[in-house]
Parts: sequence; C-alpha cells; structure tokens
Amino acid sequence: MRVLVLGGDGYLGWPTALHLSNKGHHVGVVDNFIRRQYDFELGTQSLVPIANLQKRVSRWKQLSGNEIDIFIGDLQEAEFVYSLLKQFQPQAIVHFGEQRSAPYSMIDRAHAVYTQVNNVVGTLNLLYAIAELDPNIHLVKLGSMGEYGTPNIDIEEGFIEINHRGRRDILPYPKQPGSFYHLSKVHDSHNLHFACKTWGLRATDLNQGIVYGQETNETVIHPDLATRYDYDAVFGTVLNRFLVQAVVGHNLTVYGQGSQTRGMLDIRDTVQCVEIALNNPAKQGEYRVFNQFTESFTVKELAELVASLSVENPKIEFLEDPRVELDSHYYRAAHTKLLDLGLVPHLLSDTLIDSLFSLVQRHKDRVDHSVILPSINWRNTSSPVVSRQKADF
Ligand code: NAD
Ligand code: USQ
Repeated sequence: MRVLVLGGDGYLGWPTALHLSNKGHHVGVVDNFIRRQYDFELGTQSLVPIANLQKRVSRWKQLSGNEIDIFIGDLQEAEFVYSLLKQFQPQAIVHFGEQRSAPYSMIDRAHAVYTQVNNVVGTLNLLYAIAELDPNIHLVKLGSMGEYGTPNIDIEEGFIEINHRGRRDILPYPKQPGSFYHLSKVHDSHNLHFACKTWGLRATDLNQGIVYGQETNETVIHPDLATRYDYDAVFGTVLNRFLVQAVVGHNLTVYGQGSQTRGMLDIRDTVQCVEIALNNPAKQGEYRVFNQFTESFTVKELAELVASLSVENPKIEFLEDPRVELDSHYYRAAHTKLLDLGLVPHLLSDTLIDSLFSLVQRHKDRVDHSVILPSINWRNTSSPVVSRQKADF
C-alpha cells in the first residue's frame, strides 16, 4: 500500500512509519518539525537523543533497503496538502500531525488558538484534498480517549444507542473533553463524521489512550532510528514521567489524590493498531471509531507500581492538581473492536518494566530536573511558562 504518515517525525509517527515500511508498504513521511520547535520554546528536549529526519530515513534505507519519502510542510497550508496528495498518490493516510499536549494548549490564549487552528484546519485541509482528489483514500486519524471525558456511565466505541421518549437512535457518544487540546480532537471527529456522510469518504478515528514506552521492533535496530521520549510537565505523559522521576530520585508527581483513571497502551501496540486499521479499511462512506487502549489504571496505581519496582525507592507526592478534572470517578470504556480484528496487546503486567527502567537509566544524565514540576494551571488564563519565552503565534 502507498501510505502517507502525517506527523511522521513525532513520538508515534516515526515508529509507525518504520513499522509500515518494514511490512513492505511504500511510506511517505510528512512533518513541519514544529514538535522540535516546541522543545526550543519550552527549553526542554527528548530524554533519548533523536536523529534528524533525513538521517533517520537514510539509516533506515541503509539497514533495510527500504526507501521512505520525505515531505516537509505544514498541513495548515492547503496548497501543500493538495500537492502532497497529487505527488504521492496515497491509498491510505495515517494522520498523527497535530499539537498533542493538553498542558501546552492550556498555557494561554495564543497556545489554545494555535492548537485548535493547527489541528482543526490541518484536518479540514486534508478532508477537502481527499474529497477532491481521491475519495477512495482511507484516512486513519488519531483521536483521543480524552474526547469522552469521564461520564458516570460506560463509554462506548464512538456511538451510543439512546431511547428517548419512546424513540430510538444510535448517536455519537457525548463528549466532555478536559482541555482545549482534547476539544480540538472532538472538533476533528465531528468534521470527519460530516465529511464521510456528505462526500462518502472513509475514515477510522482511533481514540487512543495514553501511550507509554519508547522502543519498537524497528526503532531498536540502531540509535539513529530511536523515537523521542518526553518527560517534562508539558509533553511528558504520566507513566513515562514517573519512570524518569523514579530513576533520578525525584518524588513521583501525582496530581490530586491520583484516582483519575485512564486507558493506556504500549507504543508497540500503537503501531500494531494502526496496521490493523489499515489492513481492515473502513467502507466507502463509513466513519468508524475504535477505542485504542489495552488496560486502564488510576494515576496512583501507576505511581505505586513504579515506586514498588524502582531500586531508587522514590516517594509518591500528592500535588495540588494543576488541571480541572474529576479525581474520583466511574470509568469503564469499551475497547473490543481492535481486539476483534486481531490486536494482541502488550500488557503492562507482562512487560519487563526493567526494560523501561534500563532505557531511562541509559539516558539519565540528560534529565533536566527543572522541567519536571507542573507549570501550567488550567485555572489561570496565562500560565507562567510563557514568561520564560513568549511564543509568537
Ligand atoms: P508528537 O508531537 O510527538 O508528533 C506529532 C508530529 O506532528 C510532530 O512531529 C509535529 O512536528 C507534527 N505536526 C504537528 N502539526 C503539524 C502540521 N500542522 N503540519 C505538519 N506536521 C505537524 O505527538 P505524538 O505523541 O506522536 O502523537 C501523535 C498523534 O497521536 C497526535 O494526534 C496525538 O493527539 C495522538 N495521541 C497521542 C498520544 C500519546 O500518548 N502520545 C495518545 C493518544 C493520542
Ligand atoms: N498526571 C499526574 N501526574 C503527572 C502527569 C499527569 O497525575 O505528572 C495525571 C493528569 O492529571 C491526568 C493523567 O495523569 O489525569 C494523564 O495525563 P497525561 O499528561 O499523561 O495525559 P493527557 O494529558 O491525557 O494526554 C496524553 C497525550 C495526548 C492524548 C491523551 C490520551 O499527551 O496526546 O490524547 O494522553 S487520553 O488521556 O486518553 O485523552
């Protein structure tokens, strides 16, 4: 298959591009390198050193014999998106190319506006380009479990059957996201659904949970193939952060009482799920949603697990929650569709947590303690991080 991976220089896009290339697909990677720019803005960097995209691709060609095409450009530019599709003529597009940090979107007005414009406009440009140039293209779009929020009922996969005053319908599941970033994913979902209905496009919305880990079968082949690993308070995700905190002897930063429950998955399952979605495409005109996570944990459970397995014996510190989110809540979310299509999960209980610790150990000299504590508060409309280096959007 000819597959474009948008956001293919990022944490998940790069390993996915490698995985699909390894499976014999002709892959094109698209990115505008804005993720590397956020590092400069925030004064942080990936725990694991990462090669530039050109070096990654040439190393992959040298080791595998497979070519990956590079397209550098911004999805917000419609002309770029149209010429990309005309030139590469993809049969499928995997769309990772968005601003993906909830705290980043909550820094201030400029960052919220940037996040929503970048994500919604990029996806809208893509939908128009697909509709006009080749409606057969299967779009696999990364959404988020956080689109649903934490309702007091079971979460379904995208749609819920409702009986109301004697009538029945199957409707999009209600969304109660918890940040302007998560809201951008909700807006995308609505746009995708509408485009499939209106123009007969076909799309799979992967409502992914929180990813942990950094190594896949392909990224471990050579250091130049490594993907990024974020541990800072803005882009680092919870388990990856706790692992780093434990290794450097920092207290584990649980927000609130840590009873927030979230769906999680191993990075090796991200690449597997995308492959499964591509191999089993949505039908023409179909908009479908898969909940892409394998297990759920409370934040406190994750901290206790890391603390219990760490030789450094870190303390768990309960910080005042910088976010506005329910701490204690019901959480049960369906996630059977990918399993039905053959997903074989890597469960955290079966993972050699040692391998995650040893990964962090190897790079612990690169840890900057000053970026660990949260600096962005949902209640403030202008968080202090911007005074460090004001972004010019
Ligand atoms: P990332 O920031 O590491 O990668 C995103 C990539 O997209 C970056 O390389 C960035 O430069 C690129 N990009 C952003 N805007 C672009 C634009 N306008 N034009 C071209 N390129 C652009 O993020 P990630 O962790 O790899 O996440 C990828 C996707 O998966 C995101 O859509 C995110 O919302 C979703 N997701 C991530 C997680 C997670 O835990 N990391 C969980 C659920 C969903
Ligand atoms: N948390 C802590 N301590 C920390 C960091 C986080 O207690 O040091 C808590 C947060 O308050 C939150 C939970 O852990 O309740 C998850 O936070 P996170 O930063 O790991 O994840 P989140 O902000 O939800 O975002 C991440 C990705 C995003 C993706 C989302 C999937 O950055 O791209 O969409 O996970 S989901 O959570 O299912 O929406």
